[in-house]
Amino acid sequence: MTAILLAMTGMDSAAWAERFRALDPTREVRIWPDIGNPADIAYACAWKPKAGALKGLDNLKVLFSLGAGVDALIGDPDLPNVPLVRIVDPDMTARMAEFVVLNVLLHHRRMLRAFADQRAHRWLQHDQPAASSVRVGIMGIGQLGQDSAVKLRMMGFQVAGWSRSPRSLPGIETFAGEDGLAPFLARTDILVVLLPLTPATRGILNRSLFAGLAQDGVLGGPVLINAGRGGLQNEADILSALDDGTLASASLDVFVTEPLPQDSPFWDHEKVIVTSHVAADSDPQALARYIHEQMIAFEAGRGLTNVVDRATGY
Ligand code: NDP
Ligand code: OXD
Repeated sequence: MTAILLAMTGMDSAAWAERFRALDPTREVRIWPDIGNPADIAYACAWKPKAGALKGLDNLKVLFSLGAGVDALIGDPDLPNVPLVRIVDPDMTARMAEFVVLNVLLHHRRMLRAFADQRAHRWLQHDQPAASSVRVGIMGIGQLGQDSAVKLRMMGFQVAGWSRSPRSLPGIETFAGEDGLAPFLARTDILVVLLPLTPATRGILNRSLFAGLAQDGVLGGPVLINAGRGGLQNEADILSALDDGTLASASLDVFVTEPLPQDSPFWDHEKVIVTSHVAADSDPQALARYIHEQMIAFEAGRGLTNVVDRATGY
């Protein structure tokens, strides 16, 4: 018996079970907490599982994250000591690039001002700088960041990326590690954040980082776009940086507390675009197929791909 356990919150477990059953009707799918005999569970698929849901699975072979980010799983004290595989999927990558390009363009083309003007019936023509005069910097040039970088470059922006280890990408200026951070920020007008949340990146988006962004850009002040994780950002620092002009505007898809509390000042902030952690909302069918194919490859001895490095946390 090689049953699959689904342990998720905030997602429709029954729909996920149907997807896996359709892909392989011979494999039993169980939904936590109805796990039956734990010894049957060979695979678990998890997204923000309830505390203890992954405990006591003595025959577990592989744990699949139902998202690209694994911070919620890595932080689980009961995380089983088996390979942890994360989602890497072309559909997800393309959707994230859409979100990034959309939001870079919204700020670049001054659409927050245009929306406010429309509501106030004001016919104003704000300065529209060329894309080639705007410097976009992407923190995190992995699966998602690289695709977004290439697409922004195609639109004419000056694009740079920052990563932990040195990377080389045609047409993209690259910076790495602590030493590379200051020069990367100093040439950045629009900061796009696609970092994983790890001990090294928690709280990295703070006042001192914002103060290092270019203040001489054609947009009149730096812009922050965070589609990585809420835990990367100090939200009080974002608000004060928006108030005193250290940041001109922001797009936030992720927050320290999700759903964003009703009384959060971000909801009504005139310089902020809020979205509900949907930047790369992907086709669940494609993600189920990806996990199913990984199981087949694993059982055929071909190994797993996109296994998380427990030491770095991503
Ligand atoms: P990858 O692991 O492919 O890329 C991560 C990038 O971040 C790499 O370039 C890596 O550097 C860099 N990085 C990691 N730690 C550091 C550090 N300490 N200093 C500098 N750079 C660092 O991840 P993905 O691109 O697939 O996903 C990125 C994140 O996006 C996910 O972890 C998740 O949190 C978020 N996400 C958000 C979604 C949403 O809907 N809002 C949807 C999907 C993902 P290096 O290249 O050297 O390894
Ligand atoms: C995520 C995802 O990691 O949606 O946020 O995959």
